[in-house]
Amino acid sequence: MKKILLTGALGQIGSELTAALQQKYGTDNVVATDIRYSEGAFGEGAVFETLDIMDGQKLLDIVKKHKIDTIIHLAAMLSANAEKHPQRAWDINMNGLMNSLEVAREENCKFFTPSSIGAFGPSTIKNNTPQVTVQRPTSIYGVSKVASELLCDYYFTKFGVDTRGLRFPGLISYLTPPGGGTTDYAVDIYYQAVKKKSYTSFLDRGTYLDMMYMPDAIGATMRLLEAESGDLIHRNAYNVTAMSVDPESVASSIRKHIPEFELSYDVDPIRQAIAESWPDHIDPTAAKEEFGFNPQYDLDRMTADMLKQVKPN
Ligand code: NAD
Ligand code: AKB
Repeated sequence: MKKILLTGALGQIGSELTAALQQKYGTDNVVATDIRYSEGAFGEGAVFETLDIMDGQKLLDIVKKHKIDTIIHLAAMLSANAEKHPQRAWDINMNGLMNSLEVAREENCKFFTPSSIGAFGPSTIKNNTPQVTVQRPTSIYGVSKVASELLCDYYFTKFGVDTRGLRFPGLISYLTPPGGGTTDYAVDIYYQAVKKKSYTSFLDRGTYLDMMYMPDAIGATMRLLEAESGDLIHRNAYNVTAMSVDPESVASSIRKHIPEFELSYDVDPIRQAIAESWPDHIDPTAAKEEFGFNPQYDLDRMTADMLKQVKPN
């Protein structure tokens, strides 16, 4: 990887992945793109291009202009927003992916895009969910993620594009707010704990979902990108997770630092239904075996860091 382009670079993942790639490969060698523009978002000397992923020709022009050899495609609509706008979500998530895969094919680029625990559905085994299992999701986001995994498989087998992907769980971070997902409560809860010492959860007690702290998500992405192609059996896409939590377990972890923290519930039926259709805990064995996935943060270690980082803001 010498020259890397990211789509959706201003989002929750892209803002941290861009910085990590700049540090590793050099600021000049990372081209951040997004439909929005944010002055100075990636520091001095950063290369930024405004790009709507629906414009495949512009993506091709940018890839040629910067002699890109790796595309990291992050632009997408997340689960809760997608459920409000299903047609638009399908358009962005599928046609945006197709545009970027086509450019990867034409320009012979390595290609990474995230899938999600949302690619599973209610008929999937809920605990220790295997890498290869039933995938019949009931959200439009999940339908687009299964189709994305298959489309990436197709581009690998049919055209030889070096596609790679991870099924991310809910990602928790403090730099950029999450973009409208079902797991967003697990980020908001830390901000409200610091601000108000209380939180009202839109997911119900006992709703277990996989989560991971952003440094582990960035680490997993970098490891997968650098892995030998021949080692990757399940290239699109690997189960990855660091913990399985419900709102009460996050609250208990917060109370070790803020004993008076109070948790209440006002359940949102749409996001609750999505959460209930997803696994409680997926099995990341294939990721460990095939590219050395090795998360460093459990719930308590993540909580300590989140509260430290959120406080000054
Ligand atoms: P996000 O919503 O935070 O960011 C998405 C970015 O895409 C935004 O900056 C937005 O401006 C941009 N964008 C939207 N429409 C665009 C368009 N038409 N053209 C170009 N840019 C556009 O999302 P994220 O959390 O960073 O997620 C990135 C990827 O990771 C997505 O595929 C998502 O499904 C996946 N994922 C995220 C999580 C998570 O918890 N964050 C978990 C699983 C999978
Ligand atoms: C969402 O909740 O939509 C995302 C995801 C798990 O894909 N955080």
